[in-house]
Amino acid sequence: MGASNGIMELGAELGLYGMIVITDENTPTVDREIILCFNDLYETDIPQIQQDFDCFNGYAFLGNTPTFEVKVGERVRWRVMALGKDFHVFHLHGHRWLFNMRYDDSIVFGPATTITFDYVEDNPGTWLYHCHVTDHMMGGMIGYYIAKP
Ligand SMILES: [Cu+2]
Repeated sequence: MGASNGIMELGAELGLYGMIVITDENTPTVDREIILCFNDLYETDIPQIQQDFDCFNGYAFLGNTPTFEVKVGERVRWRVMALGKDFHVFHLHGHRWLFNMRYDDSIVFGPATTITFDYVEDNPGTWLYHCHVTDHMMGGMIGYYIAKP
């Protein structure tokens, strides 16, 4: 790990990050906005952990990652970003949304990129959102999304 570069990278891996969202008067409003960051914690970088973790907003594994709640009829916007070195596949069960001119339920995105999409919630239930890269999901990138009737 390099001197100043390594310190900055470790800070991001430990959760020192955020998202700046730039909007203007033409940005459609929504009822719920969900901010989700994909990040990895590597045991080679952090001596206090005994294994690698694949995290959402700094947390890993179902029940520990953020649970997002929305209501049917609400316009929901996801703002998703990736830190670290890996490509990811955002996936939400039970939903499809318009993204890049087609309806999709899984989006591939790379390091230091963001994706944003909206939909009107119309499918009540308790759903999973997760990374569709199997190693990432098994390493903790999975959470609950609850759409209340
Ligand atoms: Cu992933």
